[in-house]
Amino acid sequence: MKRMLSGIKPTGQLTLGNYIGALKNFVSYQDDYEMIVFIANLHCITEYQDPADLRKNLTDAVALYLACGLDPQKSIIFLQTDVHAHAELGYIMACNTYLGELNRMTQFKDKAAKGEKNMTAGLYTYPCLMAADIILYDADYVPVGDDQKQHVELTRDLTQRFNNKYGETFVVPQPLIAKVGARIMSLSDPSKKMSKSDETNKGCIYLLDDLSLARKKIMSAVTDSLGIIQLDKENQPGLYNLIEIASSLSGRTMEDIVKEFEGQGYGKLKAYVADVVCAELEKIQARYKEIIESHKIEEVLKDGALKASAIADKKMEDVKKKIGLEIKY
Ligand code: ATP
Ligand code: LTN
Repeated sequence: MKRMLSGIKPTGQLTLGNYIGALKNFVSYQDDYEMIVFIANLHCITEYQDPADLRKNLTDAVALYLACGLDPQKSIIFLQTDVHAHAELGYIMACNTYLGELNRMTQFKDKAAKGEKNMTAGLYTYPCLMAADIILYDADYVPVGDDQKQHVELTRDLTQRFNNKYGETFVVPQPLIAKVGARIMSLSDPSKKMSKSDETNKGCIYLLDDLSLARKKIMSAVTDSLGIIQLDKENQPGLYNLIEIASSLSGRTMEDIVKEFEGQGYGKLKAYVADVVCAELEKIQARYKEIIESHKIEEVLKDGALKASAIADKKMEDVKKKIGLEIKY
């Protein structure tokens, strides 16, 4: 069975976009791949996070992963800092990365170009840690959004360089980019991605939103003045986005939904989308509540850390030997 690995960086509350674009897919992958999912808490602190908020976001992320259907019997789920090898190999990878390569990373370049202040060295070297996260486990595939593709490509270069320098050590991973359409747009501005850093809070549905609030956000979603229910992404992006949300959650095709609502007002369609979203949120939130109230998270993370460490520690032994870092007593 091929191995698949992904990390999430919960610097805020998880959104419906995260669910449709990432989480839901991980859940379906776990039957066909050996799935490893970790909470990338070291990546969260490349920018300051309030400690209490960070702790809550990390806990919520694990609980929501389980609530959405990630199964600890099928997947390895763990917290990055519970496996010390990540930081260790991250440093080693930084020693095998050229400054020019990090300078070319668009995520970093964009932040620097925007004039962001107090950028840290951790933010700069974060692709080296991400490379370590992946190759420690010899992952074959890394499912990521478009924005992370460049980092996985850098990981491939670094892996090949290491293997050439020190001998075959790591599997060279492949990025698995989400299908077209795996980009849910903001409800208040359909030209932008639905994002947890949405300042107005109107365009983004959080997985833990009150159902009445989620319904309100959908009912007041920005559409257009054409008044025709059809699939025209360019001219009716808001409407298209709503149909796409309902389609990905209900399993119905977008065409099928259009057929049902053709000739009717947008209000009826929106009410349907709200029903579909609220039914899904209700299920997730009920399971979330159960998980938070049990001791399941602690158990899952402990077990995940044991399984992940067994793989990672073995790999680190080999790495240290290959580099010449150990002394035999
Ligand atoms: P931000 O919302 O602040 O831009 P983010 O949610 O994109 O951050 P991540 O935690 O990196 O940040 O996202 C986790 C995963 O969720 C990624 O694989 C990303 O592709 C996916 N994702 C995030 N937002 C959306 C969206 N609107 N539509 C589809 N997939 C999304
Ligand atoms: N950089 C990613 C999170 C992340 C990751 C990883 C994803 C950290 N390590 C390894 C895949 C594989 C992000 O910002 N979303």
